[in-house]
Amino acid sequence: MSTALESWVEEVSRLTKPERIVWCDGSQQEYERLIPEMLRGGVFHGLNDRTYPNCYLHRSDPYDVARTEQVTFICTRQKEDAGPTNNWMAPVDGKAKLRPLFDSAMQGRTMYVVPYIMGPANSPYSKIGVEITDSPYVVASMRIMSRIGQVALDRLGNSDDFVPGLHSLGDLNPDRRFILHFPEEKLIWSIGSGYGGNALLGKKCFALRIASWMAREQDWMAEHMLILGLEDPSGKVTYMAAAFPSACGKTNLAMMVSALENEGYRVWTVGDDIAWMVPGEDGYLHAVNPEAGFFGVAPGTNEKTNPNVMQAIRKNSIFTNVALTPEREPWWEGMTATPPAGMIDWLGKPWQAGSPAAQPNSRYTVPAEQAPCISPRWQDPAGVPISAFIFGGRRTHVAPLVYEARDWEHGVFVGAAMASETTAAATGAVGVTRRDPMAMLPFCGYNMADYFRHWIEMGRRLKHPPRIFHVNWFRKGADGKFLWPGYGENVRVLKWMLERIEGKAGAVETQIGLVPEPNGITLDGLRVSPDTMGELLRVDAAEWSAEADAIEQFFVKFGYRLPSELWDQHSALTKRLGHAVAAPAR
Ligand code: OXD
Ligand code: MN
Repeated sequence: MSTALESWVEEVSRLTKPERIVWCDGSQQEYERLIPEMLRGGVFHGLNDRTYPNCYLHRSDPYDVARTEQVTFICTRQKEDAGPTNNWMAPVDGKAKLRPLFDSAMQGRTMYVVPYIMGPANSPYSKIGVEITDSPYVVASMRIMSRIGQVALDRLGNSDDFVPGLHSLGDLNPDRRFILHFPEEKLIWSIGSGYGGNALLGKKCFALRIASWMAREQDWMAEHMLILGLEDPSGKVTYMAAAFPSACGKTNLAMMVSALENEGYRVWTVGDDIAWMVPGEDGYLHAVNPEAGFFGVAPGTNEKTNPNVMQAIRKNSIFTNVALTPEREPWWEGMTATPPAGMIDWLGKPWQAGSPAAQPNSRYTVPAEQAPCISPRWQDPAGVPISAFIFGGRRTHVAPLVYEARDWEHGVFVGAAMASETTAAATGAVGVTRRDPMAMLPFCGYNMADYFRHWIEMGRRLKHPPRIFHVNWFRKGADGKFLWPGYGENVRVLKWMLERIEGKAGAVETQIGLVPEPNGITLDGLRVSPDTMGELLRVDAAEWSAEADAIEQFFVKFGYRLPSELWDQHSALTKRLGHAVAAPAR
């Protein structure tokens, strides 16, 4: 009798007709076979093995460089279950559309079967996926980003409790690219892209879109959040999880070298992108990082912005779409002040000054355990207890450096109303303000109105729900310059949050929530004037009135399904801002 996994692999091979099938066991021998094959096939290019041992460069197809949200679909039987923020196809239509594209797609190629665990191997919160792919680059990346091979098969046994994900590069034509999710069946089909979240199916497809659906069914949370531990001078570590949209600094915050290290404040990394959180018996939410590596945006990363990751990526790492120096080292914009001469750009051509050397969404893929700042508890099977949620985005104006929600429901409103300027992490215009609730707009596997309801309910179930904050490191002054230095200095804001959690810091009521008192944020050693601090924390009623209107326009899209609690919060905000409150459409 064959297992569900074996039957599925057989079914897929009948459809895709690969030349051969390789079951990945995750062993070193397997890896040592794969790498030379990839070097011979031009999938990988070797880097300087003295300064970057066991590191490789991969160049993707130039038209396949970021997540493609416009061809990402949630395929639920009822359109309303996908909601107004997701692209939708009926499951039967999705399969009818993609089956011909998968038909014979792996002819002449190797089909890799990659069993993997999302989450620590021995955690009750972890889950199993199996990705079938014809991309060896995906296999090598999954090896870093999750726990692959025998360890997953051992945990699975004969069970059918795994999320199948079928992936093929297809012909890489963007017109024949589709990323389909069938949450009712817990199934993923992806074709036509070999890049990041489109192709490493454990990440966005499983750990966020499918897992968010599972989490609602099973009373837990799957969120687009980093997890960090803030150690105080007594050695106590308080864990916080932060949701920022893609390429807004989650990795840098999670791996920060604290500017207050001399005073005993230190940051430990548990995760940089995704948090799975389950209510614990102690009344706290407990978070595990389902991933085992970091798939971080390279441009802008340097010794100042993220020294920890700069150290981590010096071995066993994959670089995608970065430039190559004559010493065969990776380079990207912002890595050093001056670009080295004689580089090869991300397209493999001699670099011309004035054109991009690295692609703006170029990435490093590095094992998490290599980070000097990795938390001793990053693989704790019981997870870490979360004391704060931090929402944030990239806002040139409007949002202050930090504010705290008055209570859980207000915090859910703050998250639901989040907005950010778009980045190169997804294809499309960059710098356009869009609403991105809880940074989950591209990643929520169901109707976001139901997702907000789930959030409200989760808070009610927790004896110690996390305190909720909102931050904006990106506010600019009249001169167009950033007002806040960011990076390691952000620990000053985390310290204020810690003091709020511990009841040690005061706050000032504003129309939008609680901001620090004057001198509430420790500034010693930092040259930020009181005027600048005032500007950073200013709540401008006119700007916020326009914001409240934009939030209303967004909320209206959800119709009757939007929880009334969020409309109540919206009305309260408009009242505080001194608006006449129009009755919202329900
Ligand atoms: C990511 C993203 O790669 O959010 O993490 O795009
Ligand atoms: Mn992300």
